[in-house]
Amino acid sequence: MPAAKVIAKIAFAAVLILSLAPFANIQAKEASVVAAVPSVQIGGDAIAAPLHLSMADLASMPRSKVTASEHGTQGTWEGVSLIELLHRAGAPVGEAIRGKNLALYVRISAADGYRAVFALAELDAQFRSDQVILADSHDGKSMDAKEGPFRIIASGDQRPARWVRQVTAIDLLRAP
Ligand SMILES: Nc1nc2c(c(=O)[nH]1)N[C@H]1C(S)=C(S)[C@@H](COP(=O)(O)O)O[C@H]1N2
Ligand SMILES: [Mo]
Repeated sequence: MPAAKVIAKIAFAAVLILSLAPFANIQAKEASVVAAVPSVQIGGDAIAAPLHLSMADLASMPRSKVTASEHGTQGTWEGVSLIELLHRAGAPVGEAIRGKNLALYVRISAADGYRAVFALAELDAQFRSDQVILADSHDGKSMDAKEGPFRIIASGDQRPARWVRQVTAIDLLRAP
């Protein structure tokens, strides 16, 4: 092959690689967008197989709606009950919340560092009639960055201090 032809081939390959480079970049960007889909982790020492749940995962589960009042403003929040989420991650529920399992508690953590706990028993319908939910919608809309995208609604609490905004993790732990 004449030298001129070899050089032409190399030049063509180089142009091809350079022209594809921006696409590789777009793919990398898309991958990071996928990784940034908001999710809540259900974990903690008393959970054998932690779950990472997205809005889409919550949408496919049994849904609960609660109407409650926060500082005098009424609202409707929708989501999945905490006990249902914990059950799916292997936590004991119902009749199994007895003996040593009464020392289990649930720690809610938020993106701003706020934390609140519930006893596992106070989330279960056999102990308490009011439901505590992990909401992903407020008055029919997804929540803004200050409130969501995930928030605990404990309508049985007289004060909304445990209605944790910006929830990132739900951990099942055992009181020592
Ligand atoms: N992540 C997070 N959630 C939170 C709080 C907080 O500081 N951080 N404050 C709590 C308190 S004390 C109340 S009264 C309600 C409502 O708070 P807001 O009026 O600031 O929305 O959210 C609760 N959830
Ligand atoms: Mo508060």
